[in-house]
Amino acid sequence: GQSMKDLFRFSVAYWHTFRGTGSDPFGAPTLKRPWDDGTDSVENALKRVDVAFEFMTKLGAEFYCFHDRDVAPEAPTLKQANANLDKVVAKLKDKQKETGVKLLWGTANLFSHPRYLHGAATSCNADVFAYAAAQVKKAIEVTYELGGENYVFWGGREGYTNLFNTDLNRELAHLAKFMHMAHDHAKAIGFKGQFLFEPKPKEPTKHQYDFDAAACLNFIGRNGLDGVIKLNLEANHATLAGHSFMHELEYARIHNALGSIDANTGDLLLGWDTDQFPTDIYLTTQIMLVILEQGGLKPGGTNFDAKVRRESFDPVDLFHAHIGGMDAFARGAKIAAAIRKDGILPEFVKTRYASYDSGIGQKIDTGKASFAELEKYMLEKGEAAPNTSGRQEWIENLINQYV
Ligand code: XYL
Repeated sequence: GQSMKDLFRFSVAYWHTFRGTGSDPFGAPTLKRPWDDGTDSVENALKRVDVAFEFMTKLGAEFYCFHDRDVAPEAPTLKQANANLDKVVAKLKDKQKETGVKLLWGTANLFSHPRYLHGAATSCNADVFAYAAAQVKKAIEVTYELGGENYVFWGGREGYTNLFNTDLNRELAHLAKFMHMAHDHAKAIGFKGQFLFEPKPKEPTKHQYDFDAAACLNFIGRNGLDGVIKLNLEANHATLAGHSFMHELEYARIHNALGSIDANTGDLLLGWDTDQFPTDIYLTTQIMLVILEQGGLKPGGTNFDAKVRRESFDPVDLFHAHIGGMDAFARGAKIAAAIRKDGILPEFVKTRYASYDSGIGQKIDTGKASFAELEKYMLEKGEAAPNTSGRQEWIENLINQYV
């Protein structure tokens, strides 16, 4: 019954779309954005805001997301960096008002500057921890000021390269402390946006603490942060961890932690985070099956954490790439809705587990019985348990019938 707009809540990633240069670990920048003089000055940052809002308005994107350092330049001191941010945020605020484009989430870049070489909240240096805390404090404040509906923590370099020089227990304790401090500050200033962890198993560190949905949920649960932090799941991060994206989504959903998604490709062969735009209808159908089951993503949304390839010099491609991504989602949603409407899949799942509710369930409650009682039941029955069916090929072909 909800509108398509409410269902997707599409968002543009400021960093890829307006700051992307086409550089990669092996090569220098290849892209020269026509609006960009290449400098990281406040003046240039302000000009970029005009372009960004024109782009998003023409695209019909309802939301955007940013890191503090995407929108305003880094500076030698915290005070100067905060002042830079304030100048740009004032303009972002005006532009949001003028265009109606909203902030889906804000976050802090705690990974680009060399000071974060060994992490931010999990750094081995206390000054780095303090600087990161101050940076997140400010980023939460500007997110609040801009009406951001969520705040994301992707653990950039919160992880390790070598366990021999790492006090794992201490670093996890620091991270927990940091998250409680962030939550306390959000409460103190009245920010009601949803906190989201974004799992990623590796890159840039060798092993990241927020490895996957399960690792994040374990951290949240054992540190008394249940209900405080949900998850922002990214397709390419799921496959990097060896999961399908649907697995990560469903795992989060059943724990009431599916908050938002970073949409890109979910090609299982990807060994690194290429951030390609989603084009695979099979993938978007799987995504939408889980999102429809949950009844939407609000206050989260669908952020295109994706970039045009290195060889693309034409900014118009940025536009087409987003349209293509939106189109893939619309098709996936249509197929997922049709599958749900037909009821074939839910009915099949129901019949697979029917023996729990009837048959054995009427004689003995498997949830309450002891092992001894179950043994007695089987001995009395005298037959071995039957073989079961999953109809794997039939199920996997289901989507193709709707394409
Ligand atoms: C990088 C991550 C980030 C987060 C925000 O792999 O996707 O861009 O989305 O920090």
